[in-house]
Amino acid sequence: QKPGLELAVVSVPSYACQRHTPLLHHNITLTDALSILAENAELGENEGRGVAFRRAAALLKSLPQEVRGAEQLRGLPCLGEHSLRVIKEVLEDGVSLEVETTTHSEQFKAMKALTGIFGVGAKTADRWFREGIHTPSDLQRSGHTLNRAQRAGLQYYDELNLPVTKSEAVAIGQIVERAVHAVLPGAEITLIGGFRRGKQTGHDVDFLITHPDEGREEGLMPKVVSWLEAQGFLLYQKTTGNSYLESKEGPARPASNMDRFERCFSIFRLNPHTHSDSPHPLPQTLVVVAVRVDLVVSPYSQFAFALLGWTGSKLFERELRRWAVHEKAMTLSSHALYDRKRYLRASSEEEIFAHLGLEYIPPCDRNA
Ligand code: TTP
Ligand code: MN
Ligand code: MN
Ligand code: MN
Repeated sequence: QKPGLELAVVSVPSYACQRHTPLLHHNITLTDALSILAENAELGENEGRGVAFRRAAALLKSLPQEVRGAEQLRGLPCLGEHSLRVIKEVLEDGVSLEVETTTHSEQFKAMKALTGIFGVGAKTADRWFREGIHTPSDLQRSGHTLNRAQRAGLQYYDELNLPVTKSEAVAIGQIVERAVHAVLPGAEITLIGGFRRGKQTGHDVDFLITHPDEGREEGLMPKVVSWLEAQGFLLYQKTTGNSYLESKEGPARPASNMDRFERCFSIFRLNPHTHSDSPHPLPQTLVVVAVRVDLVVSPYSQFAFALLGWTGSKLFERELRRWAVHEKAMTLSSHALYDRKRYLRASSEEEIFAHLGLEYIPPCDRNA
């Protein structure tokens, strides 16, 4: 018997939030191919198609061993016709023609380069692409009026497209902690996003801030930002106040997946001396180490929901909400969980999984 032939008889649950998905897995070649197609669909604003490819990739990431032949996939969920076709092609030929064509297409390359500018989404990038703008340099030369975020994105383009290292994340964490404690002693700062899931690099660093005395966290962000600005740590920041909706019972169900916490999307300036494995050796006086940082503030009573909602991965979050609605008739957001009209309290992620009737999945296994 070929190793792994028994894969299909292993029953694999169909929601990513029912599975353990570690960072390192056995099917990179396949998931890389599917991720390209997912990315292309997302850049073309075909969300449904993007999700289908992401779900297929996530299924493969959760398998306990390498897939060697298509016959091993029989009976597995989440693999649509299109994804299966791509998987079979890669298994047989080593590459998929569709993936190769996409990777080399002028449109895909341009859309990736343009949406790689902080502040530029797929819609804007597509408009520019159709005007003949394919690169950040084209954009610079075009004389287009850019908003503040896009100007910063263009200015720090190269820096922001270098992966943020774990040691940079730690250095940023120390700065954030000093800032927060200077303006609100007793506040708690938690590393969230990809680094909480165990990633060694990221596109940004994400932090969740709260305070055990409910209400003390209100209006915290502008004070933190002032402190950081006075110390010269911020190259860019955009702070948004909270916009909570309260219902009689608890935090109201938000109308969209966008949450309503006080937040700050920023670009930090990191001194290259403050961390050891900076990818910027010299000349240090000229180097600006620019790092994207997201700060979110939650009231203590919503902390567990905010933590779960901001740890990701994005697909894992999407699957949790889909599970809640379709399997439990509940609604989950980064603020609350509702069982129809009833607000379900939770002070830990474990309690939220329990409310949802799910086995607890630790952050390191949420890399769907
Ligand atoms: P990201 O920082 O975009 O992604 P990541 O940390 O998983 O990966 P990377 O290394 O590329 O940074 O988002 C982190 C989580 O935050 C993700 O689960 C989605 C969530 N999130 C919200 O809930 N609301 C928001 O408005 C944003 C921007 C993110
Ligand atoms: Mn992140
Ligand atoms: Mn950097
Ligand atoms: Mn982020």
